[in-house]
Amino acid sequence: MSVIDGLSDDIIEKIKSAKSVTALTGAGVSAESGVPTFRGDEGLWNNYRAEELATPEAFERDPSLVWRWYDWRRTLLAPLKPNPGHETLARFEQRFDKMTLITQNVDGLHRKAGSEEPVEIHGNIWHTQCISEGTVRENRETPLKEIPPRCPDCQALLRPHIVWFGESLEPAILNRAFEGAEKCDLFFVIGTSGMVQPAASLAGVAKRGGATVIEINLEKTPLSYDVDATLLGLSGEALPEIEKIL
Ligand code: BJW
Repeated sequence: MSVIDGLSDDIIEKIKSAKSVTALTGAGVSAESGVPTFRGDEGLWNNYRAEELATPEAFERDPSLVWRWYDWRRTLLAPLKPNPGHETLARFEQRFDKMTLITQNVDGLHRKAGSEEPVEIHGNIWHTQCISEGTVRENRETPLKEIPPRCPDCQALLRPHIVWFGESLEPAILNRAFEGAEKCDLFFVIGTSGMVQPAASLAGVAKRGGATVIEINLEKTPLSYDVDATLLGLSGEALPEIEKIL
């Protein structure tokens, strides 16, 4: 019994004939690599309060506390490897005429799996930004030698280059994400609880643009009511199964 057995012939045909594909991924895609998700029993927000760690106000109040949390997560992430879900999505770039990968994940695992240009709408935990000059740099030091880290040019504080609650997504990146949703004929929404805006609205944008929308998740989400099919199962199993029918 395979997780894709429930797909109708019509949907299978839509998958096979798709030319332009967009996927939106969330924390669930990285769960099989060992990355904790945010919500749910084992989720990060179960042990840590989002407003004390993932807001600009939290950083202003106590940058060391926020950086200690990110340093802990970076150290946890550093040795982790992409799983078959990430790898299948990377291969989709060769399989389809156009493939846009939009991710809410900041862990960098899609790039590690070989995806060329993932649209990282919530940023990247391996990038820092100077709060004075705005310069973004890659930084892979784990653990960090100095907490909070400082800009090598001007000594101002560095922050993680991540979109916190209440902050706007970068307009150019958001435009790429909306364009990917509007202009595809097949849209996958994978491993996300669909709780955080504006990411959660992308599946609806794709649907209204005429795409077939397929959700992959361990459980039903608020998005399930607006998609063409929900595959209940591990993304690291469902995606390779989908690849087999192409
Ligand atoms: C598996 C699996 C397996 C497990 N296989 N599946 C309207 C109303 C109210 C508030 C707002 C609103 N519009 C905007 C807001 C404010 C806010 C928001 O959305 N709040 C909601 C909580 C209500 N949005 C923002 O602030 C955004 N900015 C913005 O909109 O600016 C304009 C604005 C500002 C203020 C007000 C109004 C407008 C920015 C959002 C940035 C989110 N950043 C975070 C934290 C980053 C910090 C960090 O990483 O260090 O990004 S929040 C956190 O949630 C993280 C994630 O990217 C994001 C989404 O989580 P995700 O990926 O869905 O993970 P989970 O854990 O929730 O779900 C995992 C799923 O996987 C589950 O469903 C499992 O079942 C499944 N799963 N294993 C398949 N193996």
